[in-house]
Amino acid sequence: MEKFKRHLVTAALPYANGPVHIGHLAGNFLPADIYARYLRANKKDVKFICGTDEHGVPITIRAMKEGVTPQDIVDKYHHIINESLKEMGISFDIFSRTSNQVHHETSQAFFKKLYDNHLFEEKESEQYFDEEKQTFLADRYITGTCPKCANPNAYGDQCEKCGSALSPDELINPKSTLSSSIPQKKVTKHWYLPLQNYEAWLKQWILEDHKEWKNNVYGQCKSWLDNGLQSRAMTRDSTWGVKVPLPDADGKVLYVWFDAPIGYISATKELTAQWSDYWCKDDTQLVHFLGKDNIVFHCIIFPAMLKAHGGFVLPDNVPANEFLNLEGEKVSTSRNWAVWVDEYVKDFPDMQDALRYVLCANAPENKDNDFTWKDFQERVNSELVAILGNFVNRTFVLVHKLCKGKVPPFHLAKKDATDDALFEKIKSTKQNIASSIETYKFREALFSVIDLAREGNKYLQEKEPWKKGDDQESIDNSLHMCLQLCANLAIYMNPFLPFTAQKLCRLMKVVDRMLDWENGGSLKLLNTGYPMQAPELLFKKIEDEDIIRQVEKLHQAAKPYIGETEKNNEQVIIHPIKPEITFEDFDKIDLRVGKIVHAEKVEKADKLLKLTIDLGNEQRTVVSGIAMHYTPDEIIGLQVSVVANLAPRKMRGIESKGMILMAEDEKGKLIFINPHGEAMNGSMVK
Ligand code: B3M
Ligand code: ZN
Repeated sequence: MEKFKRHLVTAALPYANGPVHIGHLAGNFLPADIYARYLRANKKDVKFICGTDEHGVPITIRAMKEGVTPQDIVDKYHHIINESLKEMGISFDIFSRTSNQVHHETSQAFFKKLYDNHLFEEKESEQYFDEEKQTFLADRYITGTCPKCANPNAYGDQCEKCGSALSPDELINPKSTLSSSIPQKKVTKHWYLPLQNYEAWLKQWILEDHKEWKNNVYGQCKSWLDNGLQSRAMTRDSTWGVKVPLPDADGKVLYVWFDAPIGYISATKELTAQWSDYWCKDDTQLVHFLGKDNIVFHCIIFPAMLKAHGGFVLPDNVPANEFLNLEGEKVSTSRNWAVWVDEYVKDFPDMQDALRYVLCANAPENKDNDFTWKDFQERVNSELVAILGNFVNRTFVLVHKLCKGKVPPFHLAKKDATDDALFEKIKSTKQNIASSIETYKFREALFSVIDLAREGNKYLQEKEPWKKGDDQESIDNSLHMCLQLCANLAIYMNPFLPFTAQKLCRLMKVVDRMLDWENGGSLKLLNTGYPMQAPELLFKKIEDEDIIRQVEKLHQAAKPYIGETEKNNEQVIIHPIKPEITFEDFDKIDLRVGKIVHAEKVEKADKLLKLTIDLGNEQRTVVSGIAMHYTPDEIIGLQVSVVANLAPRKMRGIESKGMILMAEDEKGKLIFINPHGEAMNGSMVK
């Protein structure tokens, strides 16, 4: 750490095509923020850089879907993302955006330098072109029949029904999504960066000089390098993006992964006139934080670009995280299977540190991890509230009860081994946290903070000042130590839980400067006789109903998605399992076997059949949405499973009393859930 005079901390630029979710926080923004805050507490010269990534196909696709311009999309989501991350205490020095003019100029100058030094290969290739719209088509803009599963709406890069990765040439009857016309192949020219020319240097720089990088990062880089690098197009045919700064490049823009990382440089330019001190001096530490899907761009492609350009500092570390799953499933924007940060801050006001705590404690630092609302409640209540919050609160209550609310004196003559042991723990914890953070082990560092609070509870339990009656000196000593420990805990928790550290400073009536890292490990942070604020709880408990509501909200918002069947990896639509219920909940449902004794179509309703069901001692009318799958004649005489106690509801003027249970086959056809063998009509399904 000492060898660096200044620090550049970057967090991967989120695409401005939607809000950010807890996976982005856990994998990217939170670790970066912890690191930046720690450096600032150490009075280091830090620039924490981020902003929205506003080019590329994800943006234009969303704009097309919503019938607005790409600029409308990026304006909307730049604001939402910026606000929600600010609310979560992510303390960027700048949150810029790659649609800014300074970014276009910086990226173009960067590209032009490589071009002028003949470092690109110019290559022509055939691409699909939409004659009507007079534009080349990115893969995602071409649809056609999937060669694997015959899905008629597959895309040029992927079939969303069977999940196969495709190329436009594999599509049967390709069509342009812009004009529905049949696209023609046309020759187009692009500029390629020959990554293979930097392979030897990358092998030395990463595999030899940066063996200290995290295994998941080092391993991914090694496999890329072992497989050999090849030229990669750094331009695209599009009208949305940074225009290629060449005369013969109309309708061409920089590849989004060429311009986006340059966004770190352009944002620094916006932030400070001394930007080149940070980017062009070897005694700057550049650290990129990101998720594992961005490793290759930050460890291979961007460094190759920086090397080709020359004059820029290279990343000292790229401590990428793995992915955070949610309730056992992959977080997915398209399926709306996510906890959106802007929603969390509304649903849990003033509880940013609760989420920061759990996402750090549970961070996918070396393997994918799972976030569940149950675990969130468990960790908040049994760790934050019960250990850290409890220790501070007990200390303040006792100081007001036994020491008139002021910092009591410490009577040296009565100091004992327990006091010494606690002081040693306070000092050693400072060192442990520092070395964990400086090696990007933020979970481990946070556990050291909680561990120290646990020691505080043990110390209080051992000293029992509330039982010391008139032995004021031992009361003074124990509570003096506990207050000094509270002050140290504020310093140590500050990078992780900045809101709580501030609250604790307010309770101790001290200024933020006390939170400087150098103050940690001292027993002289609070002066004897200094009045303390009245006790206030640092954290609120999470109640069961808070969690139930979140899980229900998640399931209600979730959309079906493409999954794989167990038996033959067939890709099918999978609906997430609904929220857990108790046996009592299930027991409320009365399921019966019934026989369809009559069936007819419902007037002016293509999907509905009106059924008469024999339930043994009664006949029921049930309206069912199966007309697209069965004719009345096909199903008369069939035994079916019926929800018999469902509240009646009117459908097309017919009162329907109950519901028939159906499932789907791979092709989406509805099939009856009926007894295997002849059951008695009206018999209960258990
Ligand atoms: N926007 C990809 C992503 O959001 C990309 C990161 C750019 S960092 C320069 O995962
Ligand atoms: Zn398919």
